[in-house]
Amino acid sequence: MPDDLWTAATRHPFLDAVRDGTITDAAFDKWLCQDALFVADLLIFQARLLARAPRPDQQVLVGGCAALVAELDWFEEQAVRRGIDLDAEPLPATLAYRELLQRLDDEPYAAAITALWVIERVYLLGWTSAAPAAAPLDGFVEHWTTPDFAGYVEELGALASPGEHEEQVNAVLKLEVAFWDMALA
Ligand code: HMH
Repeated sequence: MPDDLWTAATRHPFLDAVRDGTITDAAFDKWLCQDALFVADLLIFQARLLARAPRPDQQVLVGGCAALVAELDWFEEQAVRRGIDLDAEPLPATLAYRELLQRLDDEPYAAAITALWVIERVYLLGWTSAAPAAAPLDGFVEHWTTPDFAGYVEELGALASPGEHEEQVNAVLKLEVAFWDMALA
């Protein structure tokens, strides 16, 4: 397991700044708009993955799809609260991630479910590193570090085989670093 890449993808100046309360509204809102686009792309990927999942994996994946639909509703509510328009153009890091998800559609199921586990685990660990966060972003960090979400990541972990799919693991981790970088660029 490439530990240094995991660290780079889960400990980031963006997350430190959210925790410390020094992040600017502009940087956070930019990131939030791009993440809403990412979640929409992830739902497309995950729905396709569900369609080809073996019978025992269906329950975890369908629960994850439902959670992503709820997450999109939640993003819209947060955008209204913050007075921002989510209707942004995707930036290069978001487009690169979209392309990876599309490539994974053509890879074997075992590779794609492993990538999904990395996508969710890195997000949980990243936001955990931002906790406890200063107001007013504390609610966001709590939302992304709930025991329910940790349980989901555990369940995905039972379906993943990272030792056999290092290339996909590394590809996700690199795009996660780029995604956090984008917010501060
Ligand atoms: C960039 N990675 C990124 N955004 C997310 N919402 C997740 C992972 C997990 O859903």
